[in-house]
Amino acid sequence: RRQFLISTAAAVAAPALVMPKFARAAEINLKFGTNLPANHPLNIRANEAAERILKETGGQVQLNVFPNNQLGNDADMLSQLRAGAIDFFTVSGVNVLSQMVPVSSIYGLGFAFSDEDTVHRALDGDLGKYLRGKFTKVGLMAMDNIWSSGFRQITNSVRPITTPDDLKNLKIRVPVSPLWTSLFQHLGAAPASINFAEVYSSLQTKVVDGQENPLSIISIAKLYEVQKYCSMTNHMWDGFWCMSSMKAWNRLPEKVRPIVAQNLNRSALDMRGDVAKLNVSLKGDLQAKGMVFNTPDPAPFRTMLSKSGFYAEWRKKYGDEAWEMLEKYTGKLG
Ligand code: X2X
Repeated sequence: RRQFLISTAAAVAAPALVMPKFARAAEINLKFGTNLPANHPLNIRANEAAERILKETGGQVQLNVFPNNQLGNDADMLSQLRAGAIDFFTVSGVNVLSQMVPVSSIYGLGFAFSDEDTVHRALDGDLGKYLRGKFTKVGLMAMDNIWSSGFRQITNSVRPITTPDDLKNLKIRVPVSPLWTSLFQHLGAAPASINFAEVYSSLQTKVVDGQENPLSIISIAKLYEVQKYCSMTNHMWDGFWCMSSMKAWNRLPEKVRPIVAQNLNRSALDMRGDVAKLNVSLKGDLQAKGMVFNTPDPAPFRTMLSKSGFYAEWRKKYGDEAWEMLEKYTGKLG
């Protein structure tokens, strides 16, 4: 019996002795996928979280950030996440995720929120809790704090958008998402569903006339190279849930989980300031690069959506419980 114990110990110790370089490598390697270019604050803050996690776990956990769709487009990353092949994917609730969990797009409803503090209060509060509860029902798990992207603006290469009339028949790229498609259909445009990985090339080759994103993404993804007009519509707010799966999360040792969660949430909060600053300060920069800006009155856009039944249609889809939770923060909609 004693001999058995000794030989087992030797066998366990052997790999470290034979391959000393592995003694320094982290024991747990986590894959974190994003659809944004490497220099976007989301990736910078995710890498900061990775450094803290490595340190606080004494070198046990290495979070590896793969930016810029390196692991595949949004749909690919969501399937990999569900299969447990990747550990984290920062995914917009309005994007591909809403095909699995329809209510997840609710915070992106057109012209619902008018300031960022209220969105954060809603998503750090009851609305966010409600949505995160829905994710667990399909085997996904979102960290508590959403990573903000900001209010979205419309760019195109044809004309400034001053009233809904200007959107008429314009081909606007939207993410692959029923809410986004519906919003732009109700506004009279011709939306085309395209993953973010193909946005630059579809604008460049004029497969579409325009797209919509916050200034931080318009700038960092260099969309100003292939777009002339930027209309500050602030038509909806978006953010990224730092999403894991039950499969991946439950694989983590219990004492590691709070270290990972706390550091990811801290980076989400740190990033909010970065993006808020960029979404204001980048206007001058983009103008210097040749973009022409205008700021339309949102009222006619809202009126058009109300009249065309957009709010009534989505209230029915989301259900009264979710809708009332949203209105608790936004005030009456429609
Ligand atoms: O696809 C987009 O436009 C982006 C990057 O903003 C989202 O992920 C929703």
